[in-house]
Amino acid sequence: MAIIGAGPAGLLLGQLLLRQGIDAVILERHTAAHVLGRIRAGVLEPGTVELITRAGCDRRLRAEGLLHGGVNLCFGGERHRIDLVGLTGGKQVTVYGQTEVTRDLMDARAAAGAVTHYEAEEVSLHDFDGPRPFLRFVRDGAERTLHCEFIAGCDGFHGISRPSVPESAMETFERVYPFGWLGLLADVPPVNEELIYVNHEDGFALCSMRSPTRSRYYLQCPAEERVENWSDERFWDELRRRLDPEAASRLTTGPALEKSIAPLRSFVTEPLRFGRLFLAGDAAHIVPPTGAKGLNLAASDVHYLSEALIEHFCDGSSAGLEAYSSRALARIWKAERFSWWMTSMMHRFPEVGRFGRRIQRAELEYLVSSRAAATALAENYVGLPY
Ligand code: RFL
Ligand code: PHB
Repeated sequence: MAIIGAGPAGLLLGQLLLRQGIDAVILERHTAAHVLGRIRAGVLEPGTVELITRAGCDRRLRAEGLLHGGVNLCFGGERHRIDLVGLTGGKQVTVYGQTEVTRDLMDARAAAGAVTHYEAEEVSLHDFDGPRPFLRFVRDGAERTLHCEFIAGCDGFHGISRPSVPESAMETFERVYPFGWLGLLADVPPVNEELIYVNHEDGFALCSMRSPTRSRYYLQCPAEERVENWSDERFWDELRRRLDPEAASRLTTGPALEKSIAPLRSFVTEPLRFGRLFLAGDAAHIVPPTGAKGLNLAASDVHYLSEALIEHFCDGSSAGLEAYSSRALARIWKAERFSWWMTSMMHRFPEVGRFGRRIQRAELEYLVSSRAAATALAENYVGLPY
């Protein structure tokens, strides 16, 4: 098996296969340090935790991950709690950074002696429509070839796998939002023990965390905004303004460890299989981060793909491989819908006007007053079943 990309999708797939004795080589464009330096997701569904457990990489996650039984929605200056546990029959999400998930998977891979070629340049995919696919890449200035049975394209939205497929063989669906998220990481205690998603007149805000001493905050900003325009002080002032008064009074500020802007996009490619090439994770789809679904979707793709490959290599059945694309896409579209809906409900959209704002407000009020509506949010937030 050849896997392109050492993000969470590629590493998790590699580890699940390795546990079944299936050899998988990973090619990664960047260094391990670069991959670990990207501050991204923070919320894991129970299904993702279960998968990491099956990969044998859950020790630190169990010890250090924070279990959250609720999330909070703030609008009109008031905070409302959605009781995830009570509405889903006991399910919780785990707050544990993507960088930590990645580190644990990398460590397990190194301990098992599995091969990862970091700084693999000019990776190209060949003959995946036939029985003997192979990859070419350059490492340490030398061109190399990797022959394999299958290729897993786990190389993210800007990877090479998806563009290697003829455009006529795929259909894509996309929505680009007219704003981004400005994120700040700081070693200060979180303002609240659970996450707060804020709908404010001047834009969305999110209070998240990585540990009891490290906070992650986000502010909606214009798509073309530049991070240089945001001093730490400006960020903290704006965040405080968007919070409810009680949370604002408790906000602890400090110097930023990291600050960056992420654009918001919804995107899906269909299908996910092209002969002996399979796409998984951000290589195949993007969700806006409002539903905390990106990493979790990468994990569910890997669940379906690893099961299918194990069935192929261990039982000689190709049924799972045939079904991979439709199985994964059924779940992907539901997460796309949820992420689009959360984004639509929580952000300030310049074009919707005063009517649109009242509709948003009505939707939020319905959500926090109807058990049925809150249940729909809760069951999607903790993750739909695989
Ligand atoms: P990744 O993590 O992008 O990894 C792809 C890897 O492939 C490598 N690569 C190549 N390697 C070789 N040759 C090439 N030509 C290559 N091109 C690329 C890259 O260097 C990289 O190492 O994709 P993967 O594994 O599919 O994982 C997806 C997740 O990273 C992503 O969906 C999440 O981070 C999204 N996301 C969130 N997801 C959640 O589930 N919960 C969250 O709370 C959450 N918060 C977020 C997020 C994403 C964010 N940003 C920055 C987009 C918050 C933010 C701000
Ligand atoms: C994060 O902690 O980075 C995070 C949490 C929840 C989201 C998005 C990002 O919806």
